[in-house]
Amino acid sequence: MDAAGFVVVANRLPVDLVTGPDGEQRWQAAPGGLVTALAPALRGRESAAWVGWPGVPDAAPEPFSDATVGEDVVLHPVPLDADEVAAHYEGAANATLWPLYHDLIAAPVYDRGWWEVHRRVNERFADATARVAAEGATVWVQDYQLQLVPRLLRERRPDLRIGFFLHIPFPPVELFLQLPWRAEVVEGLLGADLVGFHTPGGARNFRWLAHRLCGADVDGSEIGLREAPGEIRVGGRTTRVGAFPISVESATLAERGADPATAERAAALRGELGDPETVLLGVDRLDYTKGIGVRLEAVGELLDAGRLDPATTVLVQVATPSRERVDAYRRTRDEVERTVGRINGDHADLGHPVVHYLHRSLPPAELAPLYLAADVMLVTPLRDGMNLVAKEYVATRPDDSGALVLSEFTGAAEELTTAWTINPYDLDGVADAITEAAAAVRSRDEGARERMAALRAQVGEHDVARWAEAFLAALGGA
Ligand code: GDG
Repeated sequence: MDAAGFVVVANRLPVDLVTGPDGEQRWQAAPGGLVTALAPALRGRESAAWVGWPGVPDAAPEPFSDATVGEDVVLHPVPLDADEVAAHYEGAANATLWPLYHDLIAAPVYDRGWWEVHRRVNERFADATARVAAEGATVWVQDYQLQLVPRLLRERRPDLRIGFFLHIPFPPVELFLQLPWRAEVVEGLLGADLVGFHTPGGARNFRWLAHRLCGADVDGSEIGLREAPGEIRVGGRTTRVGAFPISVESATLAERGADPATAERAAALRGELGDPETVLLGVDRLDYTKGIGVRLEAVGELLDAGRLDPATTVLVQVATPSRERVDAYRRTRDEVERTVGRINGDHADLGHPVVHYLHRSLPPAELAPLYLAADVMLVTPLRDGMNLVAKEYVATRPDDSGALVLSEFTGAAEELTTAWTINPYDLDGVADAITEAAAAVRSRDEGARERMAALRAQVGEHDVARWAEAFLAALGGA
């Protein structure tokens, strides 16, 4: 097999190994937006590879290819055994780093045993990448599970051009400093030629920490959205740091939204919901960071106070199952489901729930009609790196109707400035925004249409292909 000139390294492969009801194993497109985000960057490459875990313990298949990202891309599975999945993935990644990087919404667990395994798994990823990358290749490492890889890879292969992108927020320095392995993480990232974050704030936090923990020389200039990256110099090397806000496939989503079949399905959905005057919608992985409880509480209070009419309003909440073996996720699910039950118990009529709650992953084709059917999209995370759902809603809408209620603690809020911005910790503010947005959509308010038009223009112009291009152009110039 030829060595690859361009290598993506991610926790997961673009396809997961799944076992069907007949016991047969097959590859199935992995959930999440990473494939969509990286597919344009992989397309048309002469030799490309993707290094990642196949999503189940103990699977160690030979390199292969799959139509999901194109048959030309060689997929290299990195095996993890069940203990490694528990310690590295469920432990260090999802019970230590994830909550630490999301403002301690859940308490991070600092477990030395987990971290040792985490380090070993990062080394395995670096070894696998070092084997498949051609001389002078460009390597793009993704996300918080693999922050140690850039340095480990540089030690093995100093000839490579290494980029790293963090898909989740990079935390405020005061919080990051809790991490017992803080210097190791910063040094790990500094192994890259370019480190990208969603927002300038993340880039700033990282530069400060590089100075404080590694004695790096950092230039003083501020980093703005999509401005040229700033520089960090340490140990005779330079790492560039910048903000690269990720986005969605805007044109494809707009096409889907403009398809008459989508509109027909959206109308049918509204019919199935009982033709309410107002449809509120939430679509999230069931994660404590997403603020599902916040919007449920706000809607519940509005119904209690008679400010929303249960006869004419419904809330559809899609909550995709996620990380169900991690304790905090089980608790979040219980809380969400208790609140849904309470609201429906208090306000539903027989055959007419107020909250339609789906704890499952919908097929991609079902999302566009839902976005069209929704008058008000509720995106209320307590903290979120970007939030693609907000951008998908905006990109899919075929006209300037509809409204987006958006938490200011998402990366998306920095660009989607004409949304109904809320502080998710301020329940009154959330409730007010929901009622105002719903009323504005109902009355076809001109100001609301202008706000949606501005959002659509923003997302239309800055799509995900541009995000990947901008990152790779900056990496190429590094
Ligand atoms: C991380 C960061 C950052 C959701 N439910 C269904 C479904 N989805 C799709 C959405 C969207 C994706 O999953 C979720 O993306 P988000 O950005 O909202 O959130 P995370 O999964 O937390 O992603 C985040 C992102 O990385 C990219 O950098 O924006 O901040 O946390 O595309 O549409 N898709 C289908 N059925 C569902 O039921 N098919």
